[in-house]
Amino acid sequence: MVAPVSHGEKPFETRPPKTTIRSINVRAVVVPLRRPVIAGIGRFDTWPLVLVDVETTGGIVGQAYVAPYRERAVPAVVAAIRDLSATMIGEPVAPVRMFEDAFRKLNVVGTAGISAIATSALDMALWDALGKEAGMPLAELLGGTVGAVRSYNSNGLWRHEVSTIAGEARDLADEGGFTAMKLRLGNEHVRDDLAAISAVRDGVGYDIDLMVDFNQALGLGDAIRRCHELDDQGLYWFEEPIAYDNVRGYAQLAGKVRTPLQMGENYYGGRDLLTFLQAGGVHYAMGDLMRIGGVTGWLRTAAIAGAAGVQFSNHLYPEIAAHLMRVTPSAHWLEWVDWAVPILADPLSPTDGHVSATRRPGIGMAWDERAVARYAIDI
Ligand code: SMN
Ligand code: MG
Repeated sequence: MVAPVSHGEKPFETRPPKTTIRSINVRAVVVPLRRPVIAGIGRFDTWPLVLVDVETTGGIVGQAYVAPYRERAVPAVVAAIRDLSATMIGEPVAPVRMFEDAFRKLNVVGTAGISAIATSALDMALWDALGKEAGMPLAELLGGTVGAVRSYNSNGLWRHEVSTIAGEARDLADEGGFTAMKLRLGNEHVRDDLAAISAVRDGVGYDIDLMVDFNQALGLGDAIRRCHELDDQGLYWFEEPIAYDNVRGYAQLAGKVRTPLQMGENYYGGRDLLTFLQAGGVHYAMGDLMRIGGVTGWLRTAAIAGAAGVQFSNHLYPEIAAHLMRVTPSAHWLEWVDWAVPILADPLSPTDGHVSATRRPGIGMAWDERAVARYAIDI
């Protein structure tokens, strides 16, 4: 029964109108990497980060970063973010609405690629602003709790000189009590992949979960052969053995291997995951917050993974993933990388192989402005 409302009393309190977006500032830095990234998709000695600050009329600043791998891609990414930003001034701090608007606006130039990167960057900054306005960490704003997320160390084991691998594997385990790590494979000869695996085992033994990532290095036939040759190595997953968009190829491979296939860092939204699920081409999936559509795109994609019973991991962006994994129905592994740490004040640090977001409002990141000034590039 509905309680009668007496005259003269307010039935409920209304909230003041939402604050709106006052300004959006975009900057870029290039930070050093402790260990150069060497993989099937290229070699990266430094890491560019594009920083977005969304200031609201309430005086709050929502912050996020995206890392487009190549320094030479930074001007195009910044231009796309600024273009989208110009349409958002005076609009409410409403990331889901912005997300829908962005896809409508960018449809004519294509919504994947740089358009998705720009949308994702602004989406994450708006969610950060919402969390800060509510005084809640992002995980709590989304109805979850802040807490520890099982993580693997992805900060090394690139495709470099095999003699360094055992020591590096030990360092990766020690850097935060990790019992899981990822090795990059896809060498020309299987003997070099086997040597790299055995070097990791020399370093840290068999009592760790060892993921391997081919970074799309192989053609379908070679991938079938290579995956068979490595299938009895006790590996945790085979990541991206072939070109990321070869749906039929993944479906064929998925039916032939015993080690689960992992892919998804190149999905531009939930429909890409759905396409691979419908084809039967994926066992484990992941989302990259720069491509998947930020927080909004993550939530939608993670819901599809959850419904399919496919365990879902993040690709990079551990600061945000530490929140999102806490509300992801089939949350699997957090990929830990420390590549943004040089410009973060009070960054996260893993313990006992787990990463936990802080209880600061929003994403909980803050720029170390002196470091940002040191690594800033002209854009
Ligand atoms: C990767 C990440 C970042 C740069 C190159 C390669 C890799 C991963 O695919 O999954 O961590
Ligand atoms: Mg990968």
